Amino acid sequence: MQPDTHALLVIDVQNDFCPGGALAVSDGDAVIAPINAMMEDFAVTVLTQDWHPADHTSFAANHPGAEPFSLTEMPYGPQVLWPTHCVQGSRGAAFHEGLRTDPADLIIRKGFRPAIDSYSAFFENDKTTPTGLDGYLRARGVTAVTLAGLATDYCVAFSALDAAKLGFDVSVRLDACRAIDLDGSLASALEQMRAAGVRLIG
Ligand code: VGL
Ligand code: ZN
Repeated sequence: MQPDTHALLVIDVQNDFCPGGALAVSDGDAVIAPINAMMEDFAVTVLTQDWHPADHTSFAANHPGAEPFSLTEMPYGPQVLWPTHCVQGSRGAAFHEGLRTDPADLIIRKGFRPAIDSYSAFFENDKTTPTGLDGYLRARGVTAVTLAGLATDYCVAFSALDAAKLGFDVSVRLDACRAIDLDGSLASALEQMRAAGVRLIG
């Protein structure tokens, strides 16, 4: 059992990121069994849920002529345009039915502002708008976090890098993550996490 100061952050284990979903991560549902098992070991468990309005600016469909997986410039920097996914209240936005959700103390939703995407569980993609998770964890006395979920190279990596920047001791359980791997994004994410002192496990 981990100490009460160590939280498990389960990132975006939602239908749209699993096989058959709108932004399916290859083998995405393979993270479910190890994550369910990890929940036994943590006294603090937080789930995140990608939660977009239908008019979200990260959707290619909302940029006439743009192809999914192409890049665009937002006021806050470059942004991948994704297939429409995790629309609030849709089946795709629901947690995968195999994921244990009862042990979660908190479910944090992100990406609900139409004009800003939010990969990280801590800050939106403008790097300044907080989700509130930092305050929640600090208020509970958490100093270390372990991350698992989808996708390794986007929401998991951005969350891990922000957690490290905020001063948490950070581990990522790679065996309980799967990647999108767009144009070398996985290698780049692993390198950035290593450089930031994130422990890569499994
Ligand atoms: C994610 C792309 C868009 C993720 C979310 O959960 O990694 N990736 N929205
Ligand atoms: Zn999203």
